[in-house]
Amino acid sequence: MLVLVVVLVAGFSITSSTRTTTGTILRRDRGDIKNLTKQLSIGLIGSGFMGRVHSNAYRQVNGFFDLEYRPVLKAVCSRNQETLAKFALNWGWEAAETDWRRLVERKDIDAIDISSPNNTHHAIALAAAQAGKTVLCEKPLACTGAEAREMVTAVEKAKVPTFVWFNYRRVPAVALAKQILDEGRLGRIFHYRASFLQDWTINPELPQGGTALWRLDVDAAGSGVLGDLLSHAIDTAIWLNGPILSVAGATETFVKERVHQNTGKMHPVGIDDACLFLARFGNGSLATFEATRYARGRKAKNVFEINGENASIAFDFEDPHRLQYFDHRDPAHLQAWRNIHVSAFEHPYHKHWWVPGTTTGYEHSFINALADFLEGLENGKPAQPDFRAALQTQVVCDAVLAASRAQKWVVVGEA
Ligand code: SOE
Repeated sequence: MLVLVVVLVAGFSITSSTRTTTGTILRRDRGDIKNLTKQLSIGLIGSGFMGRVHSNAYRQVNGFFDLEYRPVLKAVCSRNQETLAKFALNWGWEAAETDWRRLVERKDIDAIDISSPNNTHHAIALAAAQAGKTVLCEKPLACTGAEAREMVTAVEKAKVPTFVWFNYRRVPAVALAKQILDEGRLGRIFHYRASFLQDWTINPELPQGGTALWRLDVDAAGSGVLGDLLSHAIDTAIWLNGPILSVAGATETFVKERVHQNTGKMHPVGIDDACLFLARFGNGSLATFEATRYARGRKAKNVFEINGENASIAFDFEDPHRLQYFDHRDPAHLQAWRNIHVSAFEHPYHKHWWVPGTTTGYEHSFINALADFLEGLENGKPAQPDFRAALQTQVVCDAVLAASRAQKWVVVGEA
């Protein structure tokens, strides 16, 4: 039986393949294979949920996308020393570090990926930019617009590529919605309606802070569902429907005190457990946004509906491979909501995945995002959102908090 041996050599280029008694050795000097000619050595910071998701993307991307760049899992850094070695071994990281500053200083690392709690993004991004590294950052970009602005200034001064992992843009059904909008099928847009609902913090006994529960600690997270969930909805909305001009909102904290894992004592809860806001878009459409972690039975109900003059589209992440489409121009007796199964080769990203009818899910949105990012490095057209684009979302979040506090409409500031 012919055994195929692939020789992976750093910085190679391809000319030939050689048949040996044990199989065919592929060499990377063959003109017909474009991928893997450039290494991008990654230093990942954070080994929690997002650290796992990003590690998976780095490992998978070259198997599905034909790219010049090959991410190399160089080193992972985490303050969680108990689990770090296991994490590094399981995901194939070459080394582990416990001090992110040492990771950023390493000469053998090209890109820093920030997957640690929100309150660490600013300092790490500034140091990484100063060290001339490419910077990838988990959402939200920062705790506040002011922090995010400084991050944008630093990376633009250093002229380093950046990317923010707003992954839902890369769900094929959401990307199809973007295509349908760009094709002008909806006509004038009247309404944008978005919500992101969860239920995992209803229990008042759930502590705040510490490794897994930093999202409940305002010092680590900056805000509650606004930064964690609505930032996704806002990023998608701006991408699909253009800039948001003004907002009016309300927040609520249902459980006012929780034990903090770092002190073992009761501390006030500073995050928003629920947040609602109204918005006006630059295109004249009117919007509602809602996020909560108190919608019993809802786990990750990330939903949007857009109503235009001619047609509407609707998406629900609990049914992620479906896009609903209604077109008023269909013959009257055939008018109905179409339930598009987004899995054909013609649909966004799907030619890279499985055969039509089979599906992709949450982790694929990160792999698709990474592929876009690496392709952007390759062709000099930076994938979006970069830090500057993500700043727009941060500025809207600031305006929502300001509007909730003032109980009035607030104009969204300059990004
Ligand atoms: C919170 O529960 C969370 O994990 C967010 O932090 C993610 O960004 C979101 O995609 C799913 O929910």
